[in-house]
Amino acid sequence: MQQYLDLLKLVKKKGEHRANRTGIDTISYFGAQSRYDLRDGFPLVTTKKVFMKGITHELLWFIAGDTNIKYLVDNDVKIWNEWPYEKFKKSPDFKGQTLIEFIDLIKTDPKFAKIHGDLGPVYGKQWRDFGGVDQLKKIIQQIKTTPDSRRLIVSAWNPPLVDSMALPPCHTMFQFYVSADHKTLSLQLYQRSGDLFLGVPFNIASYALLLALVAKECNLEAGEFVHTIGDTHIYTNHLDQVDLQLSREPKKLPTLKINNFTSIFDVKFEDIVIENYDSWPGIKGAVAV
Ligand code: DHF
Ligand code: TMP
Repeated sequence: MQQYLDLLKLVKKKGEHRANRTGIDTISYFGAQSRYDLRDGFPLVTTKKVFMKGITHELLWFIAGDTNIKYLVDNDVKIWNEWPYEKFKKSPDFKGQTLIEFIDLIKTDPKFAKIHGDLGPVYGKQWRDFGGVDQLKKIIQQIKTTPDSRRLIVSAWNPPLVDSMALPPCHTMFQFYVSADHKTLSLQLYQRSGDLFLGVPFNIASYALLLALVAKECNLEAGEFVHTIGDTHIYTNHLDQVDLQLSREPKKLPTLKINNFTSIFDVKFEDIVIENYDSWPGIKGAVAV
């Protein structure tokens, strides 16, 4: 995954120091593009251990059209916990509960989870029901029937609804592209904002997995994932972690196996298997909320 290390180097070298809404400044560079060929292996960062279990559950949760963190919480995936909690803190039901107590209520009280676990009409909702359009189903149909189309787009950015989302979508839209011989499928993502240390390793693996699943659904070979990022940044409290990663030699990429596949809409977590993932140890870093 030299491409990921190159992104870190690019932002360190060319980025500017910037303030943002979180209160933790970043080093930021506008407009970066990387390409990952899935035929070279599955693009899971190896210079730290990445939580693939969380990435897989999150993607299946998007595909299911779900926007409530309960599914993630029930599967011990904590990556979205802070955002509904921030909303809860402003609600009349807030009685000083800590984040841990809040998550415990999401786990044990279905009524509470239904009200307070929802992130608003985020990714899952837009992919499966953007004003009544099931974009994912439609795009798969179009890949199968009109592979030469230049309109194979899925958008999560829904302007009238952006303000009702806990976090406006970071991965805003993606486009598919079928090769001229109709054998290979590629995907390009436009991500408006990318936290290089925490979010981006997740985003790369997530879209690579989405590409692999859609390719399988359409009987195509998975080709390239092209990742375009707008505000490409490193939070200043992640700089030591980034330097540690840059001091590590990347390892050989793992491979992805999808077992018992019938359809992208009923693929099971257990059937998505990453093999031979050899990584350096994990590195902790605080998330800017
Ligand atoms: N906000 C910010 N500031 N950065 C993000 O990357 C981000 N990502 C969001 C929502 N809001 C965000 C959704 N995706 C983690 C990874 C992805 C993610 C949210 C959080 C994260 O904390 N990863 C840690 C811990 C993973 C674990 O639970 O084991 C990591 O070390 O990768
Ligand atoms: P923003 O809405 O102010 O851009 O803040 C969102 C932060 O979360 C920003 O640092 C980018 C990061 N992020 C990712 O990098 N990937 C993701 O998938 C998500 C949801 C957020």
